[in-house]
Amino acid sequence: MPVVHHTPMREPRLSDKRHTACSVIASRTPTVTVTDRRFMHRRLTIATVVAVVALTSTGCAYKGLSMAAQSAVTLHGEGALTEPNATSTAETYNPALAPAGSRLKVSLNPSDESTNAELTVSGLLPNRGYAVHAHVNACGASPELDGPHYQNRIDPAATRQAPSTNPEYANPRNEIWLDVHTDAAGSGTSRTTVPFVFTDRGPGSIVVHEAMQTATEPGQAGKAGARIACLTLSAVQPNGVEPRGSR
Ligand SMILES: [Cu+2]
Repeated sequence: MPVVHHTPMREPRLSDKRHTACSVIASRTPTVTVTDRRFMHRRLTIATVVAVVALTSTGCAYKGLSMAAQSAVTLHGEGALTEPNATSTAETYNPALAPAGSRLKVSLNPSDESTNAELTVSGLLPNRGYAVHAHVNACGASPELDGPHYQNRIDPAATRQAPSTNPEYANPRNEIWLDVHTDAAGSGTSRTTVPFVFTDRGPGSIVVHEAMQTATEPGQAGKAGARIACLTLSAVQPNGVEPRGSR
């Protein structure tokens, strides 16, 4: 399959909120279960009408409720850390904690309605935890350009100045957390599975933080200290599908 550079959106946009609304609808509608067969047809008809009206009114891109699985995007990234420059896709912001030459590799693979994520690292400090997450932007020359955490359902209260710290949104099922612990040689692997796939938007990078693990308490959820390294993600597209962010 062709590999293309994936340029994600810089900040949450209206279309993100629409996508969020669609995701909620898409995930809730199939949960309508009817045990009394006499009412099944009528209730399913109502559910379908509600879904169609809701999807139309929010401008959702889905043609049907199974569209997400068909167009799910695979993301990957791999590289050795360098000082940030105009073309780098694997960079260190803190060589003392994330030495230049360290290698990061990540894959985000859709499976049905979920995404399996795996991170492998080598050359980092030995016997140390590193908090790691997917962020919305490709790696920038300075850490703040990586943007906030990628969220499936975007926290409506989050702003550029005050990113989401509400555990209802900043949690490892709505974001992608890949906190890793290195062995005596500075290598490690982490995996997670999240209950969503990437369709019209996706994360742009994987960011390594100085904290040894990600905070989870209210007001701190998702926090992990300074950003020390970044790996840009690229999309491997299914045939005939062009992620909106690539245009
Ligand atoms: Cu992060």
